[in-house]
Formats: sequence, C-alpha cells, structure tokens
Amino acid sequence: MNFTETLQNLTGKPLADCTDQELYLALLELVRQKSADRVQPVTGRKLYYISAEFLIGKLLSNNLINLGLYKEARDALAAAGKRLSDIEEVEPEPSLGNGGLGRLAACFLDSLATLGLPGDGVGLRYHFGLFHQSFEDGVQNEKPDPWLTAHSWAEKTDVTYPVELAGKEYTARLYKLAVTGYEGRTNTLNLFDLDTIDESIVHDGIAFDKTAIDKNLTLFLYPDDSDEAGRYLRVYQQYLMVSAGAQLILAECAARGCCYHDLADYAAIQINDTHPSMVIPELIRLLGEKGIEFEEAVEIVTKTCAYTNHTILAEALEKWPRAYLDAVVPQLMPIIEKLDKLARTRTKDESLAIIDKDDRVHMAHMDIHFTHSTNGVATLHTEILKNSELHGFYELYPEKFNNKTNGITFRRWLLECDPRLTAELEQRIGSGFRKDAAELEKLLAFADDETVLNELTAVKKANKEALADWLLRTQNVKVNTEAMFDIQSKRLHEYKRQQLNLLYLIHQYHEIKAGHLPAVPLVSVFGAKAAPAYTIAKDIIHALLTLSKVIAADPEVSKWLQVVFIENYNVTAAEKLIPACDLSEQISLASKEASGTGNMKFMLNGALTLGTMDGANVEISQQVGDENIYIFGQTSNQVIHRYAAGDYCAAQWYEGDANIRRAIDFLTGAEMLATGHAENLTRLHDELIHKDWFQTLPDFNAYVVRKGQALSDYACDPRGWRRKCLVNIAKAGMFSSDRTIAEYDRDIWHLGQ
Ligand code: NBG
Repeated sequence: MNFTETLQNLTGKPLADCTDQELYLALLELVRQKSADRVQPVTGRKLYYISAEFLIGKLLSNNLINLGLYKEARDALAAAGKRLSDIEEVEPEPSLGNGGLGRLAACFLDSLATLGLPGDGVGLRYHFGLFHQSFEDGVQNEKPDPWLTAHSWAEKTDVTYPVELAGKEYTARLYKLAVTGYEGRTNTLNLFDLDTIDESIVHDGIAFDKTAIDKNLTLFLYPDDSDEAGRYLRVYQQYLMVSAGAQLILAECAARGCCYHDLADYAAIQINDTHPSMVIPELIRLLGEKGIEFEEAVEIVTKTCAYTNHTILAEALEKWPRAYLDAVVPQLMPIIEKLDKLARTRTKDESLAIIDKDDRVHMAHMDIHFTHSTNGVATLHTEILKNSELHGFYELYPEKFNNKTNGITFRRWLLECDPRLTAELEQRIGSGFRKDAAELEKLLAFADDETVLNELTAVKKANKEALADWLLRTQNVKVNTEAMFDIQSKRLHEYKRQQLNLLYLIHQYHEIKAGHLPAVPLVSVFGAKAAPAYTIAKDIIHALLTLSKVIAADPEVSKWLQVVFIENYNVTAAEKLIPACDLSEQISLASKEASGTGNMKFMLNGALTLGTMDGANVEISQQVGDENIYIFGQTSNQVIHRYAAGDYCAAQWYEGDANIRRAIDFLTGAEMLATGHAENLTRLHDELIHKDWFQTLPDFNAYVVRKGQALSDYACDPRGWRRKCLVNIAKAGMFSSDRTIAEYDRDIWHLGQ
C-alpha cells in the first residue's frame, strides 16, 4: 500500500474530499500506529525525567519527520490539493509548559528517543496550561489555554494510582503520549490527571476556587502563588506528580523483575529543578511499605536520583513552610525530619540544613544531600553554583557537582522550523548533520564562497517574508522585510532585561527625531508572557506596547523603527520567529541566566547574538569567536561584586547620564502618557530610578554602542555579516541536545538499551 492508500483507508474517502480536520485525525492515527511499531523492550537502567513542565509544541510535523514520513505525507497531500501547513494549523499546541525549563525537557525526550535510550517523562496533564495571553488596551490579559480536544496525542489508560492529599484519597489517572525519536525508538511521556477536574469552575479570566482540589488540581501550570491558597495548591500538584510518578516507576521496575533493593539497577530518576523534589521522601516512604528500612531506602534513593538546578535566583529555589507540608503531606513529614537529622550529621553548617530555624523546608537542599548528582546547565552557571550560591554544598560533596550545558533538538529547531535552511545545508554538506550535529562544521569550508553566502541571504529573506505574512495574518501587523529583524523572545522577567531593550528603543526614537538616522531600519519583535501576579513585568509589557503605538503614529520615526509585541508567545510562534531573525537579543544581567536555550536556536538558524557574558552565551562566544558575536556589558564577576558590595545606586546613574535620563523620563513624558496608563508607566519609571535590581543602567551605554555596531555591520558590510551567520550555523553543533543527553548518560544515568 502506498502512503495515499494508507491514509485513504483511515479517512474512508478520497483525500481531496476530506477536510483539514479529517486529514489531521487520519495522520494522528497513522503516527500512532507507526510509533507503536518502534516501542522497544527495556534492558538495564531506564530514565524517568520528572518535570512540572514539558513544553512539547505541536507534534504532527515533528512526529512525521522523526518517523521518516514527512516528505511522503506532504507529497500525498499536495497531490490531493492539500497543504500540510494548513493541516498543522488544526492541531492545538499542548499547554504543558512555560519556558526554557519545560522546552529543555521536551528537547531531552526527543534526544533520548533519537539516541535509542530508554527514557520516559513524568509530569501532569494540565487542562489550561500557563494561560493564553492577549493584549487589551495595552495590558496583558489572561485566559485559559485549552488544548485537550476529543482526539489528543495523550491517550487515556486504565492505569490509576491512589494519592493521599491532606488525609484524603484521590485517584491519579495515567495518560500516555508517544515520543518518537528521529530514526530512533519510541518512548513515553507519562502525564497524570484526576477524572474529577471541572473546567467550568474557571471564571473571569483565570480565576477559580483554589481550595476545590478535586476540581482544580490540574487546571493550570504554576497557579498564581501570590496568596496562600495558591501556594498550597502548588504543593498539592507537586505531590500528585511525584506520588503517582513514584508508584509508576516502582510498578514498572517490579514488572521487569526488580526486587526494590536493586531499584537503582532499573531506574534513574532526574529531578528537573525543585518542583519534583518530594519524590525523594515519597520513594523512601513507598520503599518502607515494601519492607525496606529507612537507612537502606535512603541509600537506594540517593543512588537512583539526580538533581538539575536551573537557576540561581534565590526566589526560585523553593522553600515550603513546614506547616504547608504538615497539612498536605503529613505522611512525608516524619521522613523529611529524619532526612534533616541525617543531613545534620554530615555537616554542622546550619545554612545547609533541610529544615531551617524558621521551619522552612529547603527543597534544593534535600535534593543535594540525597541524590548522587547535582548539575548546573551551562559552564558559567555551574561555576557560580560551586563558587558562590551552593558553595557550602560543593565543599561537602565536591564529587556530586557537574556541569551539563543545555542543548536543543535540531529536529524541531532546524529540520522542522527552517526547511529552507535545511535544504541549503544538505545541498552543501550532505545530510549527515541530521544525526550528527558536529557535521555542521563542514559548512566552514564555504565561509568565503560568494554563492553560498548569497544563498544564505536568500534563505533569510524568504524566512523574513514568511514571518511577515504570519504576522499580518495572526497579529494584524505589517512589517518591512527590508529592515533588520531584531528579536527578544523569552519569558518576561526583570533579570532578562526586556527593559534594557525598551530603553534602547526610546533612545533610538530620540536619535531619529534629532536627525541621527540609523544605518538600517529596525523591526524589534518581542514575545513574552509575564506571570499574572508579576506587576513590574506587566508594566514592561505595557510600556513596550505603548511605545509601539507612539512610534507607529509618528511618520518620521516609523520609517526607521517599529516595535512589534506578538500575542501569546509559544512554541508555534517561536518556530516562525527564529528562522527569520537577524539579531538575537540575549541581554540578561550577567550571572543571572542559568543557560538560555533560545540563544542556541537563533544561532543555529543563522542569527547573530547581541548578548552579555551570561549563561550559554559564554560558550556560544567561545565557539564562534569574538568577531562573530556582539558581546557587551558587565561580566558576571563584576555583577557579583557589585551585589556583594551592596552599593549599587540606580539614581546616581540616572542623575549622571543625560541619555539614560532622557530615556527613562520619556516613560512618563507627554507622548507616552497620551497613549498609555500613568499608573503602569510611573511605577516602571520609579522602579528603574530607585531600584533597578538587575542593573540595567550600568549596561545601557555599552548596549547602545554594541547594537549600533551590529546595525552598521548589517547595513554596510552585508557579505561580512552573512559570513558571521555562516560561522554561527557551522559552530552550533555543540548545542545539540543529543550531545547534552549523551553526557548525562555517560556521567549520571548509565542507561541500558
Ligand atoms: C531556566 C533558566 C534558563 C535555562 C532553563 C533550562 C527555570 C527555573 N530555569 O536559563 O532560567 O536555559 O531553565 O535549563 O525555569
């Protein structure tokens, strides 16, 4: 049977007569059957990657590519007058993640399956994800982001586990989502949910009764924790995930012949940040039920589990008041207390305790004491953990600390999102890079080849046109594709410094007004969601949206400058933005961005990085060399010293620099106030002058100069610019998540086949 016939069998009628929805369902079914064929038995150790988030993105095209069916599907549909891209639009994007941590988990699942390693995900089946973002009157508006349709990739199973929350028993149901590797095996993403969830309790945006646990538990990812009920809800969610997950792991291992004493020979558990940390006491508890003594259970769990730290921001390292755990998981508290006592026999240092003197339970501390590995996610990040943030732990357990620089899957972030570039690469260097990313280096042989450089320029131009079409269709904005496309897309957070970009844009506005025209018109694109309770982040969005309108209304400036803030940034949007980008904004305050992974995606798609020496930017700059990246700003050492000295005074920078003053004061000037809201703009204005915790102002001038340099290189030396882009693509190989996963396996997991 050829592909058309197979598909036709599923639709029951000629493809030409099918709707896109019917074709989507047929393809979904076909992918299910084909991925089931690639499920393999497990021998030896299997990985369980437990994570609150899996930002997997749409799955149809990715699965078709990984199963080797993409071209066939596209051609069969084309022959029937259908377009695969239209069918993709039918698929809702799964709302199971938030940012880099969740997207990393998704890339890791892809690489595990591609490398033929047994590795499943364990998480929750959120109904409404983080939230759906729209802008109304220049303000972020949040709504549920439903994605669970009648036919979804995640299949309901008959498997359930009892989970006791606050003394009451709930039933966690397992859903399974197939993860296909590129020419590899099929693994599983295990997602838990309750049958009793009631979507109808959500009202007025994303509000709901936070105490109705049986109805609300898996409605949203990271429910608002600005009140106590919200914080409790997060604990409930975390325990649902780890208790059901731990039961699943033990059941699977037992089915393979494990007698629990030898659990570590069957399972490796990776704790993705602190949200799943309770898996440690939960496993000890469950092993106890199987008759294993505490001391041995601690040893088994330590050998089985490993922990990844994804941030040095203190507020993101979870510390739960003991009272919360007493209330929600009373069955774990005696175990956590024993772990605290045991940890105290290993060190006298009070700051390394699990339960501190204020009765807060430090989840990361429990992770480090009772897992065998703690890793950071980029070289600089791991060094900062070892030398400052977790220094005491590093002294106690030097052998546990290791670095695993993040990576991205090239299947989604090159083959799928940038078919034009993929075709161009294949024509020049063959298709080996599809499986071995290091082969991209072969492209360096063409660094001075005029034809290849011109072709890369043509690819970028076509991608920019495609983005322009998408922006017009979905965001109702028209952009000039002759302009330089400058993109900052990531979660909104002060440490990521979208506000620095904002101040730059205001600066440019003034310069253009004063007749100092830039080398090339600039389209500055933003994509970012702000946490619903994060006031200043929302003020930054408001300021950018307001500035965008002020500029658009000014014919003198709008010829040169345009600000576009896209709604509801997600994986689908990222796949459109990244291939079309010229300049990638990676401008976090040095020392604060653990790694960044967007930086890698942009580089791989031939954008140049404008960035600080932070996270994986440091490794990108080492790969490509100083001449192929635009670095600016304070170093992490300078920043760490400034914090330690405690003498940073934003007001002094404001008073002492006319350009900074002009940019900040514009926020509350007549033009902005005529369009935006005084309350938001004034709050941001005051925050920048009186606090500026992430030191925007000391980096402002360096940023303006470096960005000016990038603009003029782009405009005045297009050949040189394209050469730099080529070097970036060629040097992206080390940022493949295949490399990262191979390192995790070699150093931490030692998985079977
Ligand atoms: C994020 C970091 C990023 C990093 C991703 C993946 C959290 C807690 N951390 O810099 O901020 O790239 O994790 O490691 O979401």
